[in-house]
Amino acid sequence: MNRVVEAAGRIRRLEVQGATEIAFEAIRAVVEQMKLSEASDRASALRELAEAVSILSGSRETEPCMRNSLRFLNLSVRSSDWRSLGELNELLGGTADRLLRVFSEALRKIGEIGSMRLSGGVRVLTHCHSSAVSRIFKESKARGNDFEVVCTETRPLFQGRRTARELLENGIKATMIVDSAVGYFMPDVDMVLVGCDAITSQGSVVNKVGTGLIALAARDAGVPFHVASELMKFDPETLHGAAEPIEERPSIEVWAEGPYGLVVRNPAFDVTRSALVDGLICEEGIVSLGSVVEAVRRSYPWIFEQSF
Ligand code: RUB
Repeated sequence: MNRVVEAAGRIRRLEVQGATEIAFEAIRAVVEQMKLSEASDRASALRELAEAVSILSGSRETEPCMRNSLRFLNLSVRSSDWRSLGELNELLGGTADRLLRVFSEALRKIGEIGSMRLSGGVRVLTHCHSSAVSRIFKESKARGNDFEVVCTETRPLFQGRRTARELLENGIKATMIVDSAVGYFMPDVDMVLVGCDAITSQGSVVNKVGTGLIALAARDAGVPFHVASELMKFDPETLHGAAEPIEERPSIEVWAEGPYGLVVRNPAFDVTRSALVDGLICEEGIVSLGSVVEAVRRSYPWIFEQSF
């Protein structure tokens, strides 16, 4: 399981960051791992696949996009009549390509739809680094829209710096603020746009810690709050009663040499209630989080199939 263990390590250490990129890494790892398989029959190949899926799924807790992608690969392998490792690998490779095309088409649409909202000199506040949000910024720039971005640092790991660099590289005006300055700047921005890691059956979104407070500040200042995300971030487990797990990361990320005895907590994500979100910019258009379950059912009905 070398290839998969290596990928899971990269995901855990945040060398691969953001829900979409994490899903891509996991998909590629499964395909490459199974190419190395020496399984002698169907049952042992399926066992290897299940082990790969389980190692990757455990690498970060709050990542339904990765889990859905792995489930799609697994469902397709289990429901097909492949007869040799060669056929299995052909099937896996084809399924992975199909999945990556689905993501790429979803991101293209998100960029196109979201860019319609970014024009006329708007100032947008964003948090963390999201490939969906970044796609909207790049598409808006390509269309010649006039807008600027305020980005938070995103403590403790400063993913906002990646966003800021990317914006400058693309010739987009960017301002960096510390996370706690969000309330101070909120009255000066026209909209908030963030990505997300998980969408629950109740329409809440889970994103980088701090997002929930930003949504409250936006509501207080009357600033629209939008989330950009592929519908593949929907977590079907939440329909069956599970709460979206929130990953808690090592305290060392917050204070590496803090005083002995100090308790440091470091949740990576938090929950924003659907009532605070004005719209979800997804591959189906801009939809309300209240109707997200139907939107997912239309686009990806297999997500609702029982777990393997
Ligand atoms: C990243 C984060 C991003 C979402 C969406 O957290 O919270 O906003 O994952 O990103 P981390 P994308 O840095 O801990 O992975 O739109 O790329 O899926």
